[in-house]
Amino acid sequence: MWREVKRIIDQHHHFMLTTHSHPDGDGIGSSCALTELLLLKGKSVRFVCDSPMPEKFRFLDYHGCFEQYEPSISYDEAEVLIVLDAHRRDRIDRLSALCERADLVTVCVDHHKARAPEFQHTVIDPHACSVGAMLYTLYKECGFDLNLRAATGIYTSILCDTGRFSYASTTRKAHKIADECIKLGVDPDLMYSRLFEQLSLPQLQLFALALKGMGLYYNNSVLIQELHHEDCKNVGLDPAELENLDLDYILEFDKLVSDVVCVILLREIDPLTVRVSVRSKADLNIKPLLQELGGGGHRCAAGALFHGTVASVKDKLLEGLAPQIEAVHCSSSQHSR
Ligand SMILES: [Mn+2]
Repeated sequence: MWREVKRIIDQHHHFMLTTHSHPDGDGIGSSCALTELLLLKGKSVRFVCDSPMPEKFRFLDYHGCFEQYEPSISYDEAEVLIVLDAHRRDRIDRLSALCERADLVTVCVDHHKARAPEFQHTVIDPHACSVGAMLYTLYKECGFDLNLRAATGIYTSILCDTGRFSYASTTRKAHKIADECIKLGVDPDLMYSRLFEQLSLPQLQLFALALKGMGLYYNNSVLIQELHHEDCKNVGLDPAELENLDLDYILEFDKLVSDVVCVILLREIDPLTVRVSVRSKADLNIKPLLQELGGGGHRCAAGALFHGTVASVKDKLLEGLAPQIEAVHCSSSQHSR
């Protein structure tokens, strides 16, 4: 699976890493781990993303390799582009234009199920809990030991993509790799507080506003919250930040409610653009619905940037969820019989 990637690494010198826009702990953690491997091999590395790096992940950029994509900057020296945690060109936004360069070698490493990868070389393992966990295998195959920095990136990727070891993706292997990271010096307590205990007061106030206006549908099984520019202004946040704001804590909290099987957060980016974030429980597969809306993700965690109004996306989501919600209710009543 990794032979081709190892060959590409050996044969080139200038590497550019990237991940999907609105990068998460897996995209950034795995980039951190791959950066270490490439530097150990004496390569030059840039990590470029078409979104800013969320503040809480900055500590993972140990070598200052991160830069936000800037159209006026030249990326011509890159020989190889490695895309992590995505397999579609539209997921890397404006960086996808670089793939048109005929002499650029493109590789993608991902754990989302892919129908038609859009890069020259692909390593896809839908059973892997995170891309960071896949890179752990690459280290082993290259005969490299993890250093503490790489282990910290891999641990971050697993912690974030398994919902702190709670999702169905939390396999024995996930725990085994985490065990090795801890053995190398990763501090679970410190990591938890760095990654999950970083809310600002305005973020908490934003949550209060989202809760106030929440809607419950289908016998309280679907919970929808909206955030608008006005809400940001009310808590002293710049509305322009709404799109990139880390609001996972809202979704995670909403999932704690026992009857709820699907939680949805809609942020109005402008009157005709809505960022949609969805999480589900009870094995409810929300990925196809989000793909229909032009997005992607996993069975139980997916998102999309929808072109239309908040009201129209809400209608589409509720309509699309109806048959599935019915199915979940049928199977749960069968269980209880
Ligand atoms: Mn991932």
